[in-house]
Amino acid sequence: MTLSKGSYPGMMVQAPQKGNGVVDTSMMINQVKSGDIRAISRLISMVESGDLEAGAILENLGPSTGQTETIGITGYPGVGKSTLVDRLAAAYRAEGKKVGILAIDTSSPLTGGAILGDRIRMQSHSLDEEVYIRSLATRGHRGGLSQATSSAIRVLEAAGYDVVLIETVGVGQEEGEITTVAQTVVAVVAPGLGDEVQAMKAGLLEVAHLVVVNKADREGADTTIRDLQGWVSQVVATVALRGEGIGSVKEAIAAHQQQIRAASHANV
Ligand SMILES: Nc1nc2c(ncn2[C@@H]2O[C@H](COP(=O)(O)OP(=O)(O)OP(=O)(O)O)[C@@H](O)[C@H]2O)c(=O)[nH]1
Ligand SMILES: [Mg+2]
Repeated sequence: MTLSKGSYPGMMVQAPQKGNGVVDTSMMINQVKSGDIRAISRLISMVESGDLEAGAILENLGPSTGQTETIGITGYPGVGKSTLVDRLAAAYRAEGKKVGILAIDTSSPLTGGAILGDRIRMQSHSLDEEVYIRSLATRGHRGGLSQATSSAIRVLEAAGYDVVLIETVGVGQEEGEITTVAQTVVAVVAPGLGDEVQAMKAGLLEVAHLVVVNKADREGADTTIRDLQGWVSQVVATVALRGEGIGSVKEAIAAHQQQIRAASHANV
């Protein structure tokens, strides 16, 4: 049916189509709050693409409860972030917690996006409905990604996720941005990253609440650990590939979470 200009009173006028359909704001809010995966994904996609309507929907999700633990996992490419995230997610799931994983894709438009997401999706949790995994990429202005990430966290919080793990590659200009979106920042390093670790001392390692030396099965792990002690408050060794040390990482994260919660109560 096409609507002519002279449409008569009472005629049903179709709402404007947006993207792949009409957005019913209140329905979407209800669906997100009830944990509907499709609604969650759709809202995060709107946030990611900078859809103006997304902002209004986010506001209607209600105030942030602060109940969701947000944990940033960051470090150089290949140090084992995804493997660690996968193991941590399993550990939180074992406690019955609802877990969200956001893989932040900072790859350049030239190399194409969603590389992290594809890789992370191959891990064991893709079949577990209680683990929501998704990659996030924005091609816009600087800072856009952290805004999109914060908004995605808001969505997951409203949907009742207890823990959100955020994987980012900790290199480049925007490495510090993780501290603005995650409550607890875990920097991951691996043996053999001599110069890179030196460079990180002036950046990421300074803002990290916890440093994980992964691939502790590799030669040189002891040296890396010793080199870091003294620089950072806490170092935990892991072999994420075999699930070793995951409990210690989780405990250290919990200790930091407790600290920040105690501090925020003291400020009220
Ligand atoms: N030897 C050893 N290898 C590991 C360990 N953890 C992960 N790996 C391997 O290291 C490689 C990279 O692991 P990923 O988890 O994809 O690393 P990543 O940091 O997420 O990589 P990017 O997302 O590309 O930055 C994979 O081949 C893993 O199997 C470990 O504890 N020991
Ligand atoms: Mg990865």
